[in-house]
Amino acid sequence: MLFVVSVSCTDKKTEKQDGFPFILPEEKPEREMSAAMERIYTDYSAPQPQNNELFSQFKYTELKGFDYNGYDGTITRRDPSKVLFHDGKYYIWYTYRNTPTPPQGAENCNDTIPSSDWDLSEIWYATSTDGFNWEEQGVAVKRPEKPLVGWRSVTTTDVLKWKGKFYLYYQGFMEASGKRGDDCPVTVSYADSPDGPWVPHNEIVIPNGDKGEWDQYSIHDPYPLVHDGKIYIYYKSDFGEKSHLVRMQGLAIADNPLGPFKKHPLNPLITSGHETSLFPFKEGVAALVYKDGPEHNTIQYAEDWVNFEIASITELMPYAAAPFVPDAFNDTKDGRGITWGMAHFINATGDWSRFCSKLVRFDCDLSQDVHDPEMKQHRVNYRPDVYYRQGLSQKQRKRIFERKPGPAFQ
Ligand code: AAL
Repeated sequence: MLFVVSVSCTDKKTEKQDGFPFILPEEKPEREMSAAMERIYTDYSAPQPQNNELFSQFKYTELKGFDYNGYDGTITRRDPSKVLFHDGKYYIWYTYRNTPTPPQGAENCNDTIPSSDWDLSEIWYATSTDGFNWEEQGVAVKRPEKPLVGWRSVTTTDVLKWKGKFYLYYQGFMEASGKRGDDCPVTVSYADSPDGPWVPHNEIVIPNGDKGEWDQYSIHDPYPLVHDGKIYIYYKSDFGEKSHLVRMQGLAIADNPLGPFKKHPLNPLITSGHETSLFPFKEGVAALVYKDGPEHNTIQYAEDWVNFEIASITELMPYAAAPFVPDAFNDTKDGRGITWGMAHFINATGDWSRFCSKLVRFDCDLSQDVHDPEMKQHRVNYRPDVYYRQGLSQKQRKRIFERKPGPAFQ
């Protein structure tokens, strides 16, 4: 017996209410509303982006002070650290590759020819007084001798200041990236000054997960913050089959900068994104979630630093975003937010045969202390060439032109 239940789209209550008001209420109105209308009052801090403290556009500025050998692919700078301010100067650390050739793939690499853009790399650093003009200072962390962790490549670093000492966490490759996958654990070096000398710990501090676990092969993008009197390191892992690689973010917590780090039992904590980019905001932590996954192009927020919700949807987000976070290590209960930082453009020329990446500065308004309406515009107006560059592939054109009119066309 088939029971058909008809649901009337308007019941008695809604029939009585007036039409929705002409001026959008700032506060949730007392009325029956659709799911979408409910959501702008329950899920976001304001019903419109311009009033949402965790919504922003992003503006980009080319940096001065870095040479890329004419972008021939032999020099790359990428995956910058958060910006640190110390003794009147800004500091950044980043992956630096300087090899005789551009990356040649895992099957063609050797001790001098890189497999990928971040293979055979070191960690270098630069300083600036204004965040736009930089002075490269040279190497901070070299590749150690084989078989020490990171002997193949040390990359994708981030900085922690803890009890007056400085720590650089980074990916330590023991094989060329791409042999199996982008496989590595995380290790650390430490110093009494941001200018070094940096002492390698030469031990893995965030190990790969156990066999069959989501983070069994890669622990990427270590991103330290201080919360609750502990060191919180958020990180990314790539998992699943190569054809359907999934990238998500986890968290490992320690009382001591050299570990042991305990992975959070709820990992993964963020279902999307690529490089980890976060900042304390009010009592919680906010995350810039871009590039990959079902919730990319969002800014997310976790009041408990673990359970993230979407706080806003945005676009043209900085890749490998590494903000200047003045209160990253203060164990703050009122995170002030961010207004600028570093990021990177991978494949800076678009020519895969000379793949190299470059650092860039981004600016935004994700701050409790700044209100910049220009950063709160609802959309980015792209010029036509941006759309035309996102053109049909040959395979797509073939499919379209070969499609014969049929029932669907009637
Ligand atoms: C980056 C980061 C990590 C990966 C590779 C280099 O964007 O996610 O560092 O290993 O790509």
